[in-house]
Amino acid sequence: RQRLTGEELLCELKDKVAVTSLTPDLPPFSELSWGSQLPPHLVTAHLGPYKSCAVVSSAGSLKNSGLGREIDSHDAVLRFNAAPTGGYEKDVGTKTTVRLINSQVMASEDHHFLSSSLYSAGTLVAWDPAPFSSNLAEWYNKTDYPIFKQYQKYRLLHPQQPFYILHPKVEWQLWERIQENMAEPIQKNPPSSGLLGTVLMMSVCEVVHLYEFLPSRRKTELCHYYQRFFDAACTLGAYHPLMYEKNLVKRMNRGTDKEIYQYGRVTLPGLATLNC
Ligand code: NCC
Repeated sequence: RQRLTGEELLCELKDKVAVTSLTPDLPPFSELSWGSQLPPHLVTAHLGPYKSCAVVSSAGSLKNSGLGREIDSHDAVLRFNAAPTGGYEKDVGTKTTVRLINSQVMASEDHHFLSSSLYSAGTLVAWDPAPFSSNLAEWYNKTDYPIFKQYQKYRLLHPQQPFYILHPKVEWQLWERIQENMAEPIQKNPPSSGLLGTVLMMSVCEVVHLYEFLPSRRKTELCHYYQRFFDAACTLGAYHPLMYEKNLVKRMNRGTDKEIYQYGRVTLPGLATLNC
């Protein structure tokens, strides 16, 4: 199979990946008493449409980047997991429109998901690494972490905050795009929150700027900008097929290599703007 160009890859994304979320009409949620806690519409109907969006990876290379003002100038900003803004405003900005969290963050004791104010800004979107080719009912009974138990608790405590759960088929549709476009077999684990969040924003924004997903000249083994913990696997991947994700994003980038090097910035078009 011929290697696709960036523009062809973008069209494949648009064609084959649909960002959807769980709604109360879907079995098994339609038969569960708490199912009505799920929002009735899709996350992509709730968000935007926005002109410009920033996706802020949690990479250590954001430290001392001074990108805060640029990030805040976007109409919407997506952040990940427990990544804070307080104390790091100069480098990562202050605005949080969407926070994408994995089910591990929701469940683990040290993140205080139910009580920490870190999660109270903007719209929450959660996901859980679902088994490949399982249906919703199978996954529901065997999630990686107790995403549904925590979701119900959070909804009761914060009923006004918009909170969505990604449909697990998004993970695997995206995984298939990665695998299809790589010469070698990749690990059968879902893509990182980074790629999921990027595609979510490409579905609701005209243009997406992704920061420090492809590392700039500030590239470092510091895992996160907000923690003193060093591990190159954070940038290169271990569980997630992160290297392959980055390879795809590099190919789809409409910005220059210099922008990556200087600012850690990648420019991706909104899927609705593509003429495929
Ligand atoms: O580290 P994490 O990701 O929260 O980072 C969010 C996204 O930013 C990109 N990233 C991060 C660090 C880095 N040096 N380079 C990067 O490119 C990645 O795209 C990443 O997805 C996750 O994907 O959800 C992940 O979550 C953490 C962890 O669960 C949370 O931070 C909560 O503590 C995972 N770490 C562990 O399980 C130990 C990580 O593997 C993936």
